[in-house]
Amino acid sequence: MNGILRSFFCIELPPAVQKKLWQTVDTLRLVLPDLKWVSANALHITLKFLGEQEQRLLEDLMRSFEKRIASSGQDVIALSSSALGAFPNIRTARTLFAELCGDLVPLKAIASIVEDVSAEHGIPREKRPFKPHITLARTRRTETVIISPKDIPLFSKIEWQATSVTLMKSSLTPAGPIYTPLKIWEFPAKVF
Ligand code: 2AM
Repeated sequence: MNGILRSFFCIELPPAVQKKLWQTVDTLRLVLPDLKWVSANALHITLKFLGEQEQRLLEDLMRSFEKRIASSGQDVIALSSSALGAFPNIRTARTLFAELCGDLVPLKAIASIVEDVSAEHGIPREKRPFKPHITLARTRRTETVIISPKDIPLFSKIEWQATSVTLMKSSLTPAGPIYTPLKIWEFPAKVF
């Protein structure tokens, strides 16, 4: 196995959750058509973006991660979302996201394992603290959008369980990125 792959660690979302999130922002999509909206089936929780890496390094990294996640014995994680948020803030947004609630402690623990294992394989650590979220839309380049409070959607709480962590390949195409799982580690994580 050799070559270069663009990839990221993430928690995938059940299709029903992707659909509900997508529907929650139906009206906002009409108000803000110029944003790059993440398509429903691509919505996910990013744990770490690895960028372009040698496949050989990714194979080593996957083996290291497998050992660490297995020894953590991580079980399924209860998550929910009930609000829209934005970076840097909702009034001058560059990234719109669904906020995450629920068992964020184990989610952060997994993100921390991902950071540690990635650093052990020479991938620079993320400088900002991990803020769990589901990106819904981004502005193009560095522009920001101002969101009027009247356009912020009413969110009915969405609840689900995270049942796995995924190393996802991202292939860039003119129509947007295509995501393909390279490896999925199911919870409860076990030592085989
Ligand atoms: P985000 O959802 O928190 O914005 C796949 O591209 C994922 O990797 C994105 O959803 C994005 O997380 C994250 N990511 C972080 N840095 C990135 C970059 N420089 N280019 C593309 N994606 C990046």
